Amino acid sequence: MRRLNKTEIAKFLLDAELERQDVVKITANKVPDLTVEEAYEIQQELVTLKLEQGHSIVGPKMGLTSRAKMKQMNVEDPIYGYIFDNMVVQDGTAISLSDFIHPKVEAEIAFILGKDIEGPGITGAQVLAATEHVVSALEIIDSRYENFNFTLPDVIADNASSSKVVFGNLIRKPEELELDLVGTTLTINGEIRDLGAGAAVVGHPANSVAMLANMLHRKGDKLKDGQIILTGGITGAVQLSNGDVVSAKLDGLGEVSFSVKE
Ligand code: 0L1
Ligand code: MG
Repeated sequence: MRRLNKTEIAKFLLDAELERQDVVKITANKVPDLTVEEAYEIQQELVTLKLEQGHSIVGPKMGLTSRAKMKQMNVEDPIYGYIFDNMVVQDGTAISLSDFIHPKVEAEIAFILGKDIEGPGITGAQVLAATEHVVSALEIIDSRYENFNFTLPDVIADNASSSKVVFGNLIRKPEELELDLVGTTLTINGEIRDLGAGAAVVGHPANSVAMLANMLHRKGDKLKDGQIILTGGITGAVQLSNGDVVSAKLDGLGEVSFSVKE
């Protein structure tokens, strides 16, 4: 990769995450012409560094899956990143603002796979057949970049802003629900801050997982039995503040919640 040292940039982003210190986007000066392909190579370096630190992958996540976010970023395709074991927060517990730079929360549906899924050409129907369970989730994103100001390659290199995730306790079989019709509310301090339906995620959350399998195939990878996959925000991402009590209710998938302390 040209003058670009992928490991150095991955370390730069990982340090920003560990030190909870926002940084200027890497395309501002370090690598102005960074491509999407190179950005995924930096993300892979970052994943390797996290694995070397002893963390394990819970599963990949999809980001930028809503029409609104794709339009905002002027892109046609979603992106992916990875959720690690140390990012999982127990349902109903408190997170500490000091662990983040400028966290936001969004409500999602997560898929728990019962089989490997290997692209290319995977469809939503194949994903549903390979899915053991679905659960509600609250994803907390925390871009390492100042003011969430980034281009598409920046955010890919930054592991798609992954930070923490809270999974709900109600585990359902995918065939028990019409996942595109799952109504969802995101409530903070008793006020509904956003709402949506499963169809907000590229038409159906299973389509998101299918796209992910097909994207991973391009780097010779696949989705694995047992992985838990965040399919993308049904609601928009809402900024978190000290004292917030956050909950999402998803039809048929119950409630998932956490609170925010200093
Ligand atoms: O999970 C997401 O959709 C986040 C993707 C990255 C974009 C952002 O940080 O808003
Ligand atoms: Mg998300």
